[in-house]
Amino acid sequence: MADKRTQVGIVGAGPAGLLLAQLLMARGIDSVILEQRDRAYVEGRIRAGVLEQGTVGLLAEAGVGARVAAEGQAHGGIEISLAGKRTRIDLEDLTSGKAVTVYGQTEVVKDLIQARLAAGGEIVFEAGDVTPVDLDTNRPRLLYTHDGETRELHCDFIAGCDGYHGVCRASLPGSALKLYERNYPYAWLGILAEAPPPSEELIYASHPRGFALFSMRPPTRSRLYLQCTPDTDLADWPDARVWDELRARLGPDDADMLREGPVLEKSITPMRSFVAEPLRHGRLFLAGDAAHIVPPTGAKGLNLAASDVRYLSWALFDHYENGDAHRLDSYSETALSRVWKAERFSWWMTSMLHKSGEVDDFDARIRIAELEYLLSSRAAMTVLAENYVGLPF
Ligand code: RFL
Ligand code: PHB
Repeated sequence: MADKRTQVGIVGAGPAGLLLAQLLMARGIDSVILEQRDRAYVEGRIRAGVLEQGTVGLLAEAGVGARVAAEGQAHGGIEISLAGKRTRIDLEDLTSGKAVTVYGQTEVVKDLIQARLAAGGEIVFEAGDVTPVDLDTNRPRLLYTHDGETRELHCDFIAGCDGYHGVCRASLPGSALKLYERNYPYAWLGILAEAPPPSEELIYASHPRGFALFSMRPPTRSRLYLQCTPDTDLADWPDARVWDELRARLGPDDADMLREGPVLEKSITPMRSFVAEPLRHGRLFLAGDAAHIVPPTGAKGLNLAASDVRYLSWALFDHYENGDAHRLDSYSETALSRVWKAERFSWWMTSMLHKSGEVDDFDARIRIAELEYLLSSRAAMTVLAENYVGLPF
């Protein structure tokens, strides 16, 4: 059996694991990442597109800020379309100059992998059967297989950055965690298309036919989503039907803004809110989707993974540089305080913008009243803007 030793064993080469590894490396802390998939798969997974300013700052701190600064698109506003009528929410004006950056998660992941490998950091792709053990001791280990061999990674700490379906949270005893969950009665059908987006800014559209989102992957692509039922079969949605439905949900005044192009990818995303508490068990720390999920409406998932990792890296710096365990001990509480605020925002945006969450007609009217109020009140828009650009770390 080939044994190895590192300070922080990281499970998962998604944004959380890769960013943690870079932040640690910048301060001389050694880590090894174990990732079950291969590099091409990890780099090709199309997901988030909107980065908070704090996330962009953290990428720069981790030494991977150059490309997002050059190629990311700063957005100082978003639009909300209610039954075909658009209203702009001026994020910059309402938050004293803050903005978000549109830059695909695929690009964030590529930048992080490239930087890590260039600096001689280790990522074990295609690591099989990863199993965290001895979490209650000072010498936790990660058992795994690679190239047909069983291996062992000895660590001071383990960071569970292995996403919602990962092994780290699942390996904890049921009694160690309290789970909070909400499943929504709808999903998103998403397409990536080789076509310019309908507008320079994102459009969140609430329409009697259902929600739609018009986003982009600069410089040339559209990323578009339609509310659908969770059991939707993609075979029932040929491209022409997707385009027609997108146009219908933009409404007659704006339908012409939609430009069609070849569809490069089509997928269904379920909508779920989920939190597992606490984020620590012995020497295992959970971060990102491994610990919590938000529905994508608020664009918070990747940003929360980044803020968890920021808190965890600070805690590990204190431990290794000053022998101070306070921030390791308070990591769960500190990170969860921010997580729950993003959970609330994502739940609110989702419930307000989607059709069919309503129990009865009264709920349906209340939902529309809430949207109309939002779009007519600077105070209400400020609440949205402050959360959308990202609460402070
Ligand atoms: P990830 O990205 O899921 O990475 C986890 C990694 O762990 C690996 N893994 C394992 N490795 C070893 N052994 C095992 N047993 C393992 N099990 C899993 C996986 O292969 C993977 O490489 O989690 P991480 O790093 O916490 O990052 C979270 C984000 O990916 C996620 O929150 C966002 O994509 C959510 N999200 C959005 N977030 C935003 O901030 N802004 C957005 O605009 C946004 N839009 C979205 C989204 C997610 C979407 N989908 C598909 C869920 C839009 C969509 C459609
Ligand atoms: C995306 O571009 O994929 C995207 C943008 C905003 C969201 C969710 C997804 O709220």
